[in-house]
Amino acid sequence: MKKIMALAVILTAAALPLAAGDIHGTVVAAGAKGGADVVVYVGRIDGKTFAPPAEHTKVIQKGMRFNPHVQVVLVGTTVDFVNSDTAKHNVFSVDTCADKFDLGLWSQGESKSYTFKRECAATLLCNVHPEMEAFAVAVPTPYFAIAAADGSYEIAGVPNGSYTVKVWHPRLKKAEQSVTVNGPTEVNFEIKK
Ligand SMILES: [Cu+2]
Repeated sequence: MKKIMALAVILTAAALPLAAGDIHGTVVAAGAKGGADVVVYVGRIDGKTFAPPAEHTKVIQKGMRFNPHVQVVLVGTTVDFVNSDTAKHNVFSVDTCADKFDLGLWSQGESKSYTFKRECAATLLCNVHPEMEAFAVAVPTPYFAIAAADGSYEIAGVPNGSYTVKVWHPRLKKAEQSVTVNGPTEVNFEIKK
């Protein structure tokens, strides 16, 4: 049965146009709650830059939490921080790669924005509510994913080629692997404290 499955995968890959690769697999995050908060992305590709999306990405402040807890964006993307609580909120980061931004204080229904200009794993905090913490990860390529709770992830639409695939988690050590994508390509990771 396994052989038949493998053959089917090979046939499927052969039938696809050359450029249609993907990177998929599982990240085992030892000591973390499954795959939650795990970011997988393709690192900088020499000689390639990517135009950021015109559309802003939203991070919602609701119930005294940031949602999502980890947001990943392409460098150059603007993130709108939307306050959906009756309480006023702030967002600031102490990270230099995020210009140590501090967006002030705003009310329900309002939002403030920040544009990530360079690669950064920024901690997001609110100076009104010390328990509020989240992360925004700005990465150099549009090839990224956040793993599902079971640790599985898929980055679709990756052109065939050689890349460095990186993994980031707020509390665990980073990891990376050199990967040659040729059609659907499986890459698994294990990260720990
Ligand atoms: Cu707050």
